[in-house]
Amino acid sequence: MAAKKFSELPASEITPEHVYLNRRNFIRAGLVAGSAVATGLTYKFFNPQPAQQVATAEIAKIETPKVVSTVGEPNSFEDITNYNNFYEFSTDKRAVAQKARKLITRPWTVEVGGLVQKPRTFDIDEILKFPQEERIYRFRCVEAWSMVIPWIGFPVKSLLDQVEPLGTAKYVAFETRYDKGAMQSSFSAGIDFPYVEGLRLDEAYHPLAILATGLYGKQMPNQNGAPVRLVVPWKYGFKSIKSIVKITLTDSEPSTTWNLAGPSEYGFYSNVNPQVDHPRWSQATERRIGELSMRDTLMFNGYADEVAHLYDGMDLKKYF
Ligand SMILES: Nc1nc2c(c(=O)[nH]1)N[C@H]1C(S)=C(S)[C@@H](COP(=O)(O)O)O[C@H]1N2
Ligand SMILES: [Mo]
Repeated sequence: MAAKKFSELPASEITPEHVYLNRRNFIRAGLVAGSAVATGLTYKFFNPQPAQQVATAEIAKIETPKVVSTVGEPNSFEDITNYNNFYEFSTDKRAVAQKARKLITRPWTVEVGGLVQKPRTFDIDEILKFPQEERIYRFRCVEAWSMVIPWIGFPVKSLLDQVEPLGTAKYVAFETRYDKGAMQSSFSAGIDFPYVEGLRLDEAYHPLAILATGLYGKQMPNQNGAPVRLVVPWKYGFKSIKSIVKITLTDSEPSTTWNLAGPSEYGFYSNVNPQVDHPRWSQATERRIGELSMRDTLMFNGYADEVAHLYDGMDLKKYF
């Protein structure tokens, strides 16, 4: 089940341009995700540059034009911001939006260190100055629901390049803020806080892996992981850790929250894979939020052409 290239997509599968996208600009740029031109509304939120300038600069900068977009129309802003997993606030998806209002996202810093030449603490305003792109991705939760989300963000690699990882760095560990005043206890959530996640360095360097600072042209809503969260579209949603305060380059595989909670159910890799079922349910199909019938789940969530090579020679049943 190969992911379709943008240029191969029939127009009927693409969000009508008057609704959201400007398809011609996508094609002209040779891009599939990440055309800043597509949404003028997007970039006014990311001052100082006006939209057109960001767009031009961004198109020139894309190093890997082989980026995939997503088939289908994005889920509504309503769905994306009211059906959330963010256990620090609630295990009830529909209660997160309200409770996450308590999250204070300014001032905010992200400390980047570990096996790097130039450890550095980034202020959120510096993070918002990385050239922002729009990335419309499928998003597949391990619980077998999915959405299509128009993120705003930039490649994880852009940030890592600035701290110059050492040759000994093999993994990247991420940590969410744990604010005991605003958030519930680990005990009531059933998982330990702070929430931690990790990627292999080559996964983090993949052009599809982004640090997202917004969605639908707006800065990130608290419930979706403000002010900055990871988005790794070929992996189950729990890898896409929210509200990041710390990034550490390591030489060994970092601990991850869901793997600690259920090692036989949630692996470190957690690539979307319709052939490897969760011990308690099938992963062959999924329910796209807003749809009634189930859809087939795609290998690597539809991004196989882009990412399968990262796992060459690995038994994906073992490294699940
Ligand atoms: N810190 C933190 N990050 C998290 C989670 C969480 O509970 N805490 N839930 C994960 C899970 S299971 C999913 S499906 C996605 C949900 O992201 P969304 O609410 O933006 O759709 O966030 C992931 N990142
Ligand atoms: Mo999830």
